Amino acid sequence: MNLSLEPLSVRTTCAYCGVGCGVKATPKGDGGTDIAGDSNHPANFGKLCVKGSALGETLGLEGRLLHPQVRENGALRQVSWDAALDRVAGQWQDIIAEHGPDAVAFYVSGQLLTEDYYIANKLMKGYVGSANIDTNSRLCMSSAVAGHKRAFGEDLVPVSYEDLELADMVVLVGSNTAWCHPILFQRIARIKETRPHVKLVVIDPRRTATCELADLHLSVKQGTDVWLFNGLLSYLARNGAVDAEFVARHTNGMAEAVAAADVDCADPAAVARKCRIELPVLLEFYKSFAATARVVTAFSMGVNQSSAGTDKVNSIINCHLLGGRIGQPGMGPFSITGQPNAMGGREVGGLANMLAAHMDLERGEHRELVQTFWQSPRMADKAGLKAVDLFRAIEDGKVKAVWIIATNPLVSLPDADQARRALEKCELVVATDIMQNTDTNACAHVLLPALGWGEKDGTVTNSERRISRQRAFLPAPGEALPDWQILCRFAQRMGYEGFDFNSAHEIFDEHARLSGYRNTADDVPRAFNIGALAGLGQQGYDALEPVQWPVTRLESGDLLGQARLFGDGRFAHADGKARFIAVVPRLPVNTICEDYPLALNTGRVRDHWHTMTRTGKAPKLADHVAESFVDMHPQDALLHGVRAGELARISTAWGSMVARVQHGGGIARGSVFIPIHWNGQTASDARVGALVNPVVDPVSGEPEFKHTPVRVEQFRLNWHGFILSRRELNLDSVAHWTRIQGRDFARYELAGRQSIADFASWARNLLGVQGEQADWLEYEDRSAGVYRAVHLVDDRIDQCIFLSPRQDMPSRAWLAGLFSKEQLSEIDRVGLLVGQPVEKGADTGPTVCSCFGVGRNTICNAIVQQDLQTVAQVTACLKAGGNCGSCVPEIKKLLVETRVAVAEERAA
Ligand SMILES: Nc1nc2c(c(=O)[nH]1)N[C@H]1C(S)=C(S)[C@@H](COP(=O)(O)OP(=O)(O)OC[C@H]3O[C@@H](n4cnc5c(=O)[nH]c(N)nc54)[C@H](O)[C@@H]3O)O[C@H]1N2
Ligand SMILES: Nc1nc2c(c(=O)[nH]1)N[C@H]1C(S)=C(S)[C@@H](COP(=O)(O)OP(=O)(O)OC[C@H]3O[C@@H](n4cnc5c(=O)[nH]c(N)nc54)[C@H](O)[C@@H]3O)O[C@H]1N2
Ligand code: SF4
Ligand SMILES: [Mo]
Repeated sequence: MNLSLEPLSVRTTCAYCGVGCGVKATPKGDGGTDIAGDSNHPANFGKLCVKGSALGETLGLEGRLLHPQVRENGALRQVSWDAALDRVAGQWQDIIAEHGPDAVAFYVSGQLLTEDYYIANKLMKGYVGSANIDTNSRLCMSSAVAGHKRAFGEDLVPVSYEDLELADMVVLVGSNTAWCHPILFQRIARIKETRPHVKLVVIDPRRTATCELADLHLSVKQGTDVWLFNGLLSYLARNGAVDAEFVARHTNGMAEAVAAADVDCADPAAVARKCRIELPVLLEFYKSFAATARVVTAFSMGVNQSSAGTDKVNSIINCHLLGGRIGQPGMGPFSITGQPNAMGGREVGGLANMLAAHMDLERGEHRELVQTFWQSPRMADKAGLKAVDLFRAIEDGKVKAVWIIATNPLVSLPDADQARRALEKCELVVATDIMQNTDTNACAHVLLPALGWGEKDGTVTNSERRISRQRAFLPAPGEALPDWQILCRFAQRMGYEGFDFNSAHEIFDEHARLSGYRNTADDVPRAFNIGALAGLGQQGYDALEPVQWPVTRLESGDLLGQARLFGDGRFAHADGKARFIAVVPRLPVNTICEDYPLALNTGRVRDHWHTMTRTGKAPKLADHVAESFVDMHPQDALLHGVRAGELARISTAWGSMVARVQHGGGIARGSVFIPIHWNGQTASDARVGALVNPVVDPVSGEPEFKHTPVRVEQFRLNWHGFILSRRELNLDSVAHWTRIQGRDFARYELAGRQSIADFASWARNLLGVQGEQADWLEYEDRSAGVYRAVHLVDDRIDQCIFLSPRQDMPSRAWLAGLFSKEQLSEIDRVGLLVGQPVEKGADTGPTVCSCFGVGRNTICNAIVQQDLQTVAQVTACLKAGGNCGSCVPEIKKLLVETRVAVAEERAA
């Protein structure tokens, strides 16, 4: 019993990325929750990045889906769980009876807990008897999975985070680690401080925040990684950088792989030309790699999300095998996972071509083993449809019912408008989510409410194979249920036995037992073995400390995890050897043409998570990048008639969207970058998924998210504007809008085409202000087309609107500050009328440090006025960068830029 007045903290795991940081959550009396890093967790040792730190701001119940609902005549109606699940089970039974088990499907997610995932997979593959269950991990990790299976014989990640710290060289390929895996990046950054000789190489067509710390940046042309790594393989072979004994004893296929690499890539100069980088830069990378034993090559979506993704993965692994750089401390190829439970999903066999517990769907002995263990009535015996094919089959009417869980495909799939067409034609779309309004839910016939992070209980596995507990610390809201329970209740209605679980722990126990079942060298050996975690009991499960699989139990009873694999040179292929894979480089399938002359690259920004259903709720995360953008080279912009700061229409053969042009300074000519996060709820027209071509890798089925031919052109407008409002507004009448969450208000950026005859009545109408009595300050310059108005309620600012034909609009940061004031001062009112702050320093500029809310202007002013030279000095002065550290690369950049600007000013 907790007799002290100290609030109880719960140790859990972050809801977001695959780093899998430990979190200490302490519910406060007022409904809020304090979030801190768990100093005992071996992934983060107490640190959290800005998304993790802001988890507390995403836990409110606004916008949550809290009751089962069924759509009737276009409108959603609340129903009981029984009614909702009866409806789904009845329709599934009818469809299966008439069209067979392959006419139904699940589309699930790497954000499910292992226990949820296990149930969905068991239900589909062992009971419905179809493998039509695929996951958003198809869009994410499937090329790494396929590459691992080809090289190692099983989907195995050989290294640990610790290896990044033990390495003498870290190569980051297609990974914006500073923004996407910030805590991992900080571990690398800290090591570089204590061991400055450690070399950091970044291979990315863009100059990202990750490059701020790099010793070498190879800005390769999109899609040319196989040339680069084949070139490296060939270089290593020619220069004697081969571990002949390792290769002979532990691998197959070296000669073929090197011969294949030699065809196109033996000449470094030719490779440099193909990759569009300078030859000396290429050679520096090759020489350093050859000269360094302890190299970790970590890779992410710039590698996986490609029509040559699996080959990219194997071209990297080949280089590690050649020098025996695997299985020992500080070395190895390292696929960094994206989602919190991408790895757990792989363990339970969540992909349409895998079976549970790392077994193969297409191997008879594996199928037989799993079926015996489950005692299931039927087993799927062929691979199911992969994500992109699944949505095609839905549109074609072959799949008639789809159940979508914890993913938002109408935003995240390639050719996302096709996905919408598919769902609109589908007989039965069920969606389980935590939010009421998502793009996908809008197409669902049945909506089922799930428990979210903080409410649900189970396990996740991070990038280094570490299993950690997610623990509940909040009560279940409304009628929401854990995902596993929704599925079990459904399975029972379908008449299936084997789903009478009472807790997540019971499911975990079965999963652990299956992994150990007949898992011996002389029976059916698999590297994935957590049999030692069976029989923990509820208490043992609740107390489970983070542990890396495979797990063994010592005689003392303690559990022992394993930091790295292949230390003994044994791989999972039948002969115990790893395989080199001969890969032939090829360019992205879609070639650039006259109509679509640029290459579209897509990815993430620092403070948002995917389709923003959760991070979009957090004011702390809203400002760093407030709107969708298209980053392009200034010369390309000039050529296409668009200007920085203005909106542009971006189109491909599949779809189009609108975003603001920016010159981030880090992008090569010929390509543009657009973030993935904005959706139909947060912007009128900014779903980049609708533009992405649905071409996939032939082995993994992973889409080409990083390369679509695209056109950028002017988006003609007559005026620009923005609104800050304490009330939600409907802006459908405006040509373009983006909604941004503020602390006590919503901010809307607007752009319009229609000419406005009477500003005052138009603005009042848009803002929903009624009555002549309203306290309303306004300023209008009709000839200039400039208008601003402020709606006050009891001396507090309630809403404000600013319109102008030009972009030069007042500072949003200053206005946001006014919303936190209980009463406006005279000076504030004057400022509102003249459209700019009267007080000096009131305009802090766009947020750089989200943790402490420090703006760009504040940082730049301090650098100049106090002559700050280092990030540490900026932190000492303003706190910026002192918490999660995610903004340190940007502060570094500001230090340089500001001091250059000052020097130039002095010179002039
Ligand atoms: N802030 C934030 N963090 C996240 C997420 C999030 O939504 N927001 N999502 C999580 C998830 S699920 C994932 S999968 C990870 C993704 O993490 P990352 O893979 O680091 O993120 P991306 O921005 O998708 O892409 C990484 C980089 O690949 C580069 N790239 C594009 N084409 C090529 C190419 O041909 N070759 C090479 N070498 N590079 C290329 C892009 O320019 C981009 O900078 O992030 C996880 N972490
Ligand atoms: N253009 C482009 N597209 C991409 C990518 C890219 O780089 N470029 N990256 C791809 C990658 S790597 C990924 S991982 C995907 C991610 O894409 P999605 O999976 O579509 O993105 P999320 O926004 O994370 O969707 C998760 C959904 O689950 C809901 N949810 C949250 N918690 C729970 C829960 O506990 N239970 C249930 N049932 N629901 C929950 C959320 O509200 C949300 O609707 O995007 C892919 N799409
Ligand atoms: S790095 Fe950030 S988002 Fe990823 S697990 Fe850690 S705190 Fe969460
Ligand atoms: Mo991902």
